Amino acid sequence: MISRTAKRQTKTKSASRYSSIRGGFPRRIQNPENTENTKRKTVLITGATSGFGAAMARRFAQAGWGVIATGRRTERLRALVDELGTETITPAPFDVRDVDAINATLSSLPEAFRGIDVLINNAGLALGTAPAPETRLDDWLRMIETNVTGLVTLTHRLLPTLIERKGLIINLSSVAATYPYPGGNVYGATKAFVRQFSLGLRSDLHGTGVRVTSIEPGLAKTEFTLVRTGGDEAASDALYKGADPLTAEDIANVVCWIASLPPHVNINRLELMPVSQSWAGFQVYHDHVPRRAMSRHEADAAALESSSVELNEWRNQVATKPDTVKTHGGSRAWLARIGLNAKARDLHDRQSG
Ligand code: NDP
Ligand code: 8X3
Repeated sequence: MISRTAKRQTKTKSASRYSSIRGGFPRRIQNPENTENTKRKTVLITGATSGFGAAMARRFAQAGWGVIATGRRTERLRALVDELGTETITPAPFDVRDVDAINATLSSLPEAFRGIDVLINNAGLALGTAPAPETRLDDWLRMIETNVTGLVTLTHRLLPTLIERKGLIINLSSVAATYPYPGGNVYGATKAFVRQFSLGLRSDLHGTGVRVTSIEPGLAKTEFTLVRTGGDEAASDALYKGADPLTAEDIANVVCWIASLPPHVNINRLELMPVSQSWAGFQVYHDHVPRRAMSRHEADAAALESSSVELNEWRNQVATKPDTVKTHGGSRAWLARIGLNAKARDLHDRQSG
């Protein structure tokens, strides 16, 4: 019989084992540290050069997994290898849109990393926040090629080994898959594909023991917005500032938790947001107030703005005494972000000649 003290000690020991995982793990979940009594498992993470993927590489490495880290920026993959060690992580640089590069890289993986147990389809991007008529077709096609075609290509390539090993596929979808917003157009559609593809895979893989999960995060601070805005740091900072967004580590912990669940448990879809984010209402077009559709950033900011007396006053001033108003830091993008109207942006354009 185990004494109360011994029980307490066991509890403390296991709590400290999981202390690096925010919130710890519920009792019935398997040991996520992949080192004891089992052969080491291997995870392939796409987009491990930044954001969620880089945090996942660190989290899985910390839990004792073998990690195959992919992405195009080889210098970042090299830095991860320097940080985590060649025994733990191996770089597999490729563009997910390049089928030949995928095949060549996977065929030349070091022996210790050949059996892949978990595939995390994380590489992806959004380009632009403009409404559909103002977008570049090239951006739309690149999102589809990366988020959809790249993801299905790699999945198809790895299905045999995942079936053989009763593996797990975790796909990075987004809240944008479910909740449309202005400027989300093709990005949201690609993520809806990812979610539905994940559910479809579950059906097709019925009886194989392979698990499939669609993760659908909301606002999370990574390089995502920098990429989306073409490198606009001010836009990225403005979006995350004061919002206490999700972090890459939050997502990495959730993903590692899913990979640690017992093999009979499948999380189908998991949607998560920062507490600071929720839904806004529908937009209604009034034909007597001509306006263009707002971008996502404008819509977010407009919702905030509606409760901000200060900003409303500023807006009134723009409308009534434009010549007395200085636009903020000369940034037209800033005006767009805080949801000011076309008149304010025209004013800025005039001021900046
Ligand atoms: P980051 O921009 O920080 O990371 C994106 C990663 O994808 C990079 O490692 C990048 O690597 C890789 N990538 C992009 N294009 C390609 C390509 N053609 N070939 C190979 N790799 C590519 O963004 P996040 O970490 O935030 O995004 C990760 C995933 O999570 C994406 O699918 C995104 O849509 C999704 N997501 C993000 C949310 C957020 O708010 N941040 C919320 C919901 C979902 P490299 O450039 O080196 O190739
Ligand atoms: C990224 C989340 O809300 O920027 O997928 O579309 S959001």
